[in-house]
Amino acid sequence: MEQETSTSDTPRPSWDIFSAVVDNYGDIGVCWRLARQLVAEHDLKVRLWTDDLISFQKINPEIDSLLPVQVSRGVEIRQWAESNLAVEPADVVIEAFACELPAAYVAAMTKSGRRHAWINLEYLSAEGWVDSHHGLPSPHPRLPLIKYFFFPGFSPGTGGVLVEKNCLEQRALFQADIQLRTAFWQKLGILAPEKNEVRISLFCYGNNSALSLFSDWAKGTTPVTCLIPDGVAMTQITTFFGAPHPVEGNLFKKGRLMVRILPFLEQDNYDQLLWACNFNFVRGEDSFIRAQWAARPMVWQIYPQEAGAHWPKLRAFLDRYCADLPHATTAVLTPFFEAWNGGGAGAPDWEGLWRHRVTLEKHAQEWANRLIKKEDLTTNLVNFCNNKLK
Ligand code: TRH
Repeated sequence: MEQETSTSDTPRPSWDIFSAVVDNYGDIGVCWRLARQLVAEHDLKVRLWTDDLISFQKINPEIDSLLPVQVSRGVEIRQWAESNLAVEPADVVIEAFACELPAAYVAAMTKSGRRHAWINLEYLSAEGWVDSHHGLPSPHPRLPLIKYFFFPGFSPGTGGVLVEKNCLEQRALFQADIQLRTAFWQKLGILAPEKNEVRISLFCYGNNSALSLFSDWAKGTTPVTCLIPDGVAMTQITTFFGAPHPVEGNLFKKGRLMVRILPFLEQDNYDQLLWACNFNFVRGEDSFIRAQWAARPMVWQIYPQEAGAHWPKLRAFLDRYCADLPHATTAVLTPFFEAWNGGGAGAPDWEGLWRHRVTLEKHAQEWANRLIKKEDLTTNLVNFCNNKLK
């Protein structure tokens, strides 16, 4: 592990994080989490550049989508616009998810006469090849600059995953304290769960398997409350409940199932939703990781890629996640993940899966406790960049 070398006398390096929203919320979600942590835990000066303040506002309501420059949680947020770019480049420059820096900014890095740590922060993958690619240099073809690949991942040879210092502690406090949980549900305008109720959060891409889950839950013997963010699974809600235009705040009931459409929550409140539910359906990258820190059973819908490029990534994660599970549990969890991702032969078998509830709950705790033992992504990134700046 590379060691951090700055002391209180050496000026702390400045950071620029560039984030382009491809679609959805994961790109800005990851960058916002990283930026906040750099400020809160590493006391660094951070500018976060985004080309989509409207998406950003959905996960951080403090954002004013019309302001080209603003500060939130100690991070300077800048609209990624030509008119805003005439700045001195920072010491550390993060190009998130290969978003490609503005040419003028790269030219300014060359002219600055200072050393820069230029990082391409990649998408998370559980695949084995990530270990050998993490940290590799990519010299610029014309300019005297080197960009480094920084790969998040699950094994010690990678950059790790994002997690705040006190995340597990806060989650444990929340999960142990009925008053905190009741206050959380009240804030959302929802009653605390009844005895025996199973509370589920569901965040997915367009996914027709949701219909078979709704049907299983409606016919089941246990009351299920399913909380769905506004804009997610709307077609399936319309089809199943015959509701033409579901909107935030709506409540639908059939049999033992109640579906409630939630507003999009501020990122920390979404974490609490994951902590408070018995089971979480998550997607993409950031909610997927947060569900692991929630230490509750979860199922992941991976971001679908062309020609099925996402399948090896999904299987690589399952290999790691299921390594310590009893064979019988793996034998139901794996086909459930596959069916939920549109790959299995049949529909996801909720009843079969939920019979393993106790094992899945214990495993989710153990998985989070093991994962936290590795150094967190932000600390790894700070150390890596400090070394490149030497
Ligand atoms: O929105 P996503 O589908 O993002 C995806 C993935 O990152 C994917 O890898 C990438 O290629 C694609 O974007 C472009 O799912 P993800 O990653 O879970 O991001 C959602 C973010 O939104 C996450 O930071 C959590 C946050 N969120 C809230 O803050 N409040 C909410 O109510 C919800 C549902 C999510």
